[in-house]
Amino acid sequence: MTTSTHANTQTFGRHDAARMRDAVARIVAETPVTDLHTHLYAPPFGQLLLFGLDELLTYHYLIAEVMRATRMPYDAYWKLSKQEQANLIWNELFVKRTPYSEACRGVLTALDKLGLDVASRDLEGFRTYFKDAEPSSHIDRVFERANLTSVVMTNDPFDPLERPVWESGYRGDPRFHAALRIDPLLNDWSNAHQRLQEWGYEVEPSLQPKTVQEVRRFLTDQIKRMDALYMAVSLPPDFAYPEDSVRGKIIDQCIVPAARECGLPFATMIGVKRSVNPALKLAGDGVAKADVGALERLCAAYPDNKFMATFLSRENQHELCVTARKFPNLFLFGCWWFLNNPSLIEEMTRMRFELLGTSVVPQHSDARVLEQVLYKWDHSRTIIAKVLSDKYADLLAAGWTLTEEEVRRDAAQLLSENFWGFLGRG
Ligand code: RAT
Ligand code: ZN
Repeated sequence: MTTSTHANTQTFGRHDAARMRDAVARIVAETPVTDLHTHLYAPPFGQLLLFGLDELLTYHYLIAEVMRATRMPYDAYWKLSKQEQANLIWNELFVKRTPYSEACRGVLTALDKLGLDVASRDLEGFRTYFKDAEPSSHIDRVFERANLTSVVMTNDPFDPLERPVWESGYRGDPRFHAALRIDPLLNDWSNAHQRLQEWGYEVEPSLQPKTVQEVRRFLTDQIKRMDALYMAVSLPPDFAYPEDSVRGKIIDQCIVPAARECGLPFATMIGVKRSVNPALKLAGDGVAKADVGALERLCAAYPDNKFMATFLSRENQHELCVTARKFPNLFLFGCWWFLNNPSLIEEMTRMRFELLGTSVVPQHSDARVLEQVLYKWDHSRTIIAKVLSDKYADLLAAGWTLTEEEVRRDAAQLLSENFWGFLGRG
């Protein structure tokens, strides 16, 4: 079959693979994204919203790389001002060495997408560009160039910088949605319960019925205040479920019932080993293989609850896909953190498309600095389009036909609609 055009819609058949690939690349680039996990913040959160050249260059992924490259004493690095750190990273990783690691390449893609001439290597010129940018219109420009409709923040009610913004009646920003992050509750109950007491919740160290009731009240209060889209936690590789522990009890007796009552998914991000090298601060976390069976048992125990999941270890990805095939209440998302690298994104996306068809969200950005969405989405979109084209080419080879409209539908589902549909807000 040759390409035909009906009402501005191309149809692709057995002999149209090359033309189909061009169309898929264009359509995936044109399809707006909902970025379901970031560490970006709406402007009222003030200094929590990181942006600009020095923040881009001192991203913790790059701090780990500069410490490897220079083997300088940790203290000597941390004593530097932010601008000095950025200068050092530029000099060591971009000038003295070739910046092809994914985190380095990302800085260059972001600058390029903003129209800066990276070949000039003019660090001061780049810095001036950001200093002169007016914050609110800069956010709009970045969203527009990344083709992002909105992002989901990571909102930690235990964060002393974030809390006052919610308490002062923050009303929301359509570009920034909230997600309630509850790591302290599940990973540090001995401190978290004291904070809850300070905020007027009648909790005790042991999980007596009154404490359980109060933790649930705390969760529903936060969900309502933030209008959170989901509750989330990051968990260590030894996360077990079921488990006769404080964490196990809080999941069963507080989180699962509160999530069900509010109709929200519980997002588990599993496999992070916090602080394997504390001297690196935020850059010092590691990864290990976790037990996907724990998630499987959670999904089986609560078929009426919705769960979202991403695992940090490459070795967990196949089991995770199979688990998602078994549990429609489980939704997979993103290539998290150390997996957000082209070779691994391609492998994971291919595996997910083959095992789960269109029913996943292949990527989230995890951006901590505003302009990172420019590179994270550009790099991932290219890979998603490539894998999607390969899958379509296999269908065309079998004699199936596809319309441009169907490609648009699939791209919209993968980049945005699947997430909203799973939330029940589609
Ligand atoms: O990717 C990151 O920047 C990590 O530091 C973490 O924030 C991780 O994504 C998380 O959400 O815990
Ligand atoms: Zn994150």
